[in-house]
Amino acid sequence: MFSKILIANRGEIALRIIRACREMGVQTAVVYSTADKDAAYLKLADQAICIGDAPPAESYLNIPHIISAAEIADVQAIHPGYGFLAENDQFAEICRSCKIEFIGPPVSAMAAVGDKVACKKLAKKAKVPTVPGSDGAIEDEKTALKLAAEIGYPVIIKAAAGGGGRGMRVAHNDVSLRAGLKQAQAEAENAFKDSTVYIEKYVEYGRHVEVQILADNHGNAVHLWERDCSMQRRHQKLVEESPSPVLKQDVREKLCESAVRLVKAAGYTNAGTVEFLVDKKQNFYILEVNARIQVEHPVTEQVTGIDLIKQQIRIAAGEPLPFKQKDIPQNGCAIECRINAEDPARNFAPSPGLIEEFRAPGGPGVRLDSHAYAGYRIPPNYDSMIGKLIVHRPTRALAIAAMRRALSEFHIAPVKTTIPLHLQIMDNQFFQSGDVDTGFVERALLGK
Ligand code: MV4
Repeated sequence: MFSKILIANRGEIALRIIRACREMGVQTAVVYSTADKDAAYLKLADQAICIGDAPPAESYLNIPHIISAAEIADVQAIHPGYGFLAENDQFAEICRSCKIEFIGPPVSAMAAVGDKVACKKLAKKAKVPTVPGSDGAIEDEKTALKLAAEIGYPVIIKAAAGGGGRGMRVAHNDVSLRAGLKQAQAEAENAFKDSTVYIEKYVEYGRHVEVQILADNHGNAVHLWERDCSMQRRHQKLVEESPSPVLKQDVREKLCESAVRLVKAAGYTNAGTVEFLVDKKQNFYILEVNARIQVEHPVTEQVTGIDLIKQQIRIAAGEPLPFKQKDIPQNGCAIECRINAEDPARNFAPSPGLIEEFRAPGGPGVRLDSHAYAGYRIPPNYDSMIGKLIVHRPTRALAIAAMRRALSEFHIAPVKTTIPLHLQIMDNQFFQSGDVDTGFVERALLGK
């Protein structure tokens, strides 16, 4: 096992990784920008190293600064958390060429799943269902129009280098397809320096269901069941839960097994997530693979009893998975609400600044993953998520009741948060019955 690792991230996920390391007897060095210099979690690490100014490009995205910090701290491995450099295969390659283990998948697997066209090809080979569409990149208008005529409108244009909803366009007819193709290609070139796009049938009223996987360097790969993340706004997830409230058990098993087939085919190891779209008839189609630990990993930890961060570190250190597929339960129901410092009344404008009052919820079945506290100043430079409230109860109805109770205990002032929106979601009859899709929040709750 490693004796010391570097955490190349900030906020709640840096704190979460420190906690796992403490329990494992692994020392930690954490990096921070000048904007984070007073954050209390820095004191929980064995060492904290300033790597630059507030803009991410000068600190959390600055590879030379991070590698220098790793050399100074004399660590054997780097945990990238999520966001920032977590899915940057060049960064993973640089770490390893510096003889520092990158706690994540092999570079080849990151590259294979990072290119959505390559990933879809791999999925087909592994007999994982894909949405009907172009088998590869779409170069010209003529091919696009011919394909749309075959599969029928609506269609969706996606960037091969995209992901998480960036660079997508829906087209309902030839006119909007012509315009959308040009826009999507220009946007992709601009955002990713790669104008490659592909086209799929647009699946309406889909749910977002994703499968957590773990794979070691000894040929073992398992799934840890699914998370349902259909409650989201503008591709930002608001609520995640496990199990999915709607999946039939036979569909659940097929979906989870197909995720394992894909990661095996990709030679993928460590932790990852395979995202699926599930339609009204419970047909499922792979969307993409997220080659990192995700924000919503705690709901999986609660239902399986498995610490995903510890498993990531063990796998990176070369240890085999300590359990088999049949030993991984999906117990009860876990729900997570992302608490953002945003003002729902002002179109979710960020609400940074000093937290003067902070009363955290607690009690049976409640977990709070947060680096915030009374006296913490939220910097304006980063993501507005200040914590995640997670409940775990024997049934979904009990979990919703516990979440409602915990949210009503949670008091943060004077910064505005998404807590009132979450209370509204917990009270919503469609959420309660599980009858939602990825468009629900904007359509039914925010009246868009
Ligand atoms: C789709 C789709 C409908 N049909 N693909 C959005 C994020 C990216 N992972 C892919 N996404 C979608 N792909 C087809 N063929 C609808 C979405 C989508 C979506 C997916 C998951 C979660 C939220 C979403 C919100 C809008 C659209």
